[in-house]
Amino acid sequence: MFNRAIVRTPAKSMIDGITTADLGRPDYLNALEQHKDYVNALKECGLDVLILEAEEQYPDSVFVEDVALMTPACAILTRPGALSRTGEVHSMLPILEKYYQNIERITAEEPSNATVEAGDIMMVGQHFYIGLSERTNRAGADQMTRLLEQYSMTASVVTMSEVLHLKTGLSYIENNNLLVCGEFISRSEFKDFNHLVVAPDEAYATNSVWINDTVLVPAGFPKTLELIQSAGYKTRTVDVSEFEKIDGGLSCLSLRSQM
Ligand code: CIR
Repeated sequence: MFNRAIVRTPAKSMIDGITTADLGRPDYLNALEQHKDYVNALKECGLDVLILEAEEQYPDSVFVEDVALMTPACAILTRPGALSRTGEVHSMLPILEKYYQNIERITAEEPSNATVEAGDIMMVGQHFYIGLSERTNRAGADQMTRLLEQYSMTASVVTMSEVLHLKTGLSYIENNNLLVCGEFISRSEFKDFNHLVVAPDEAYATNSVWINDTVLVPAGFPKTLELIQSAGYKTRTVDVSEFEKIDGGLSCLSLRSQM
């Protein structure tokens, strides 16, 4: 069960967010409306939502998921691999201190230059899968693993090459069900999960989010919606098309916590 979510109001500068998509620039006013509906969806799932102020100096700061990992035992501040995002962690520390007694952080630890973005980390109970991506490197994954082990949790790394973050191509929606697409479909480390395979033309919707028995699904992906519903889930669609334009998915827009 999740009790709380932290989100950040999109900055006007989000129109300059990092992107590999060819979908045009985000419309800021529409993004604000979509973000409000996202907050409503979180509240409908029973979460207490803390809305942080926009941070104009960081165009991608609306994607709060990447800057911290929330676990049942501790919160871990990350060290984003995208240089323009490194500073996003600073303002998150005092926020996390309100809710967590135990706060850890990924450090530079010379000469390793460890980096981690938590969009690369998928929680399955007490185990955490860490994707080795362009944003999360081996040194970062090793540090993250050591920190999780200090709190009696476990982790394993997943190599990847096709998507930005691990959870771009993989989402655990509880009950042993895994939404999966592309390079992750036939991977041995996930063979014991029930695979809900997302069609390639709806790959973006693989990043759906389980929250307290409802699955939030991005609007506009009818096959994936049907796939999730036919597995027995209640669903809530949320239009996040303005965030898709800068490579952001549903999960990236919030930090969800059991605290
Ligand atoms: C970035 O490239 O960092 C942002 N434009 C998108 C971040 C998306 N976050 C995520 O998938 N966890």
